[in-house]
Amino acid sequence: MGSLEPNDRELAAYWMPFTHNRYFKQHHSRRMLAKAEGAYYWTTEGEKLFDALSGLWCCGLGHRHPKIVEAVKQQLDSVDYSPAFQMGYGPTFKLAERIVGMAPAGMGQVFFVNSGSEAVDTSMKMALAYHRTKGEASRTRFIGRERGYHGVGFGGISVGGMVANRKMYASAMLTGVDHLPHTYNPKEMAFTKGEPTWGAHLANELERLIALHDASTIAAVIVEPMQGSTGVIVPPKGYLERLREICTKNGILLIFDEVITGFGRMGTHFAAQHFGVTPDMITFAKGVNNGTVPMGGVIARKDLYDTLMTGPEHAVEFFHGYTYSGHPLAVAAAHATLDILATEGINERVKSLVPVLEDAAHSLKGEPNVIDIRNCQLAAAVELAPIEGKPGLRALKVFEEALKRGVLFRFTGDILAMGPPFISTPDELRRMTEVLRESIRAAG
Ligand code: PXG
Repeated sequence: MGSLEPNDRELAAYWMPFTHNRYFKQHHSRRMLAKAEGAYYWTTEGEKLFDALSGLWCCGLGHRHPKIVEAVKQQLDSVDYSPAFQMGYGPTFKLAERIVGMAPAGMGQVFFVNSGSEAVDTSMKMALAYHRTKGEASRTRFIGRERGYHGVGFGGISVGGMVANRKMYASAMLTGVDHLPHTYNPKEMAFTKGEPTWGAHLANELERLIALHDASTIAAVIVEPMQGSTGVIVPPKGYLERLREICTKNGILLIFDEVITGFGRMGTHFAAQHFGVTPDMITFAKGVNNGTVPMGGVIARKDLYDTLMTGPEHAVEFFHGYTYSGHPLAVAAAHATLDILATEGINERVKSLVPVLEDAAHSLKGEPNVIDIRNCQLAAAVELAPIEGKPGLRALKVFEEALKRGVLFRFTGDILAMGPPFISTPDELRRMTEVLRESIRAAG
């Protein structure tokens, strides 16, 4: 493989995802990684970085947990790949059963895919197929939410609510999609610790959309219980409950996109349990196997699956799936991850870290240009006032200052996000936020 430091031709050849390619290729000091272990990365320059976003929200158990490394290595000695269609591999079925067991009551089946984007598009297809099979073929509309992120498939960007991800592809969006308003209102909720008390009424907007389109045209509502990618937008108290009530009353499926919130980030298996609201489907990815091998999936209510089990028994019931659905390496990593979640008291550990992160993050109030601080279980975000005419530049500067001080944050727009590893110590969380404080001051 040669040096870990790419030469100019190599730098030029790689089209990086969701990255300022031209800037990165000129300014990648401290941004090339060479090693990962526990809560830390090491750069090619040998500098150690605390991983404040657990990779991209996926490596909560820290990097290269020995049990996961061992499971994947062992898997390579038995089955490398097993055909996903019309053939079975026992550990995949066992994994499905384990995940159903962790999910809220009423869930019955798990469909495996390879990413959050695929999970979202899969759940949308399930919703359409379900209604059609039930004899309600007119239910074709989806309701997403402003500021939502549901990956980058055409389904996901259609229900998603981030303009930059949508505008280039406007002509190719799914038709018949509408959006709930987002719930962020800085006047009402800036610097709130945890769930804001204002905003539950915004769920009633769903009733307005139903009145506009008629319930008989709506297949599903999809929301992230906590909006992660747009900077930790925390659901107002009572909001998710209200969405659930309205969906139930109108025969509309409720999908929780738990790609970030699933498998421990909320101190519970799923956000559904943390918020006490049960959707009809849960999409997941990332944390299911600690980001070790690409994997995602959809957990579906049992009667959804049962409804689709029609037609001759020798025929395929649901025309959907991926070559790598339930890839044995991903499955092995997931089993090891679930073992660790079950035996190493991870949910309790996360819960014990929540007040530490909350206090540390909110202690940044009053620092220059800090206009909001939000937190939800083991996730937090600090929002900065943009530099006039140059949105995003202030957060980029803070990000670069923090790299110099040994912490890797995630920045989007002018928001710095934190989703630290579950294995972090309280001192590491405090140090992370002190670095953020120094970096905000240094960036000016
Ligand atoms: N749904 C949600 C809720 C997500 O957060 C996806 C779907 C798409 O997953 P894939 O695996 O297709 O990327 C996501 C992904 C960030 C960040 O910085 C968030 C994601 C990905 C990368 C960065 O917040 N979320």
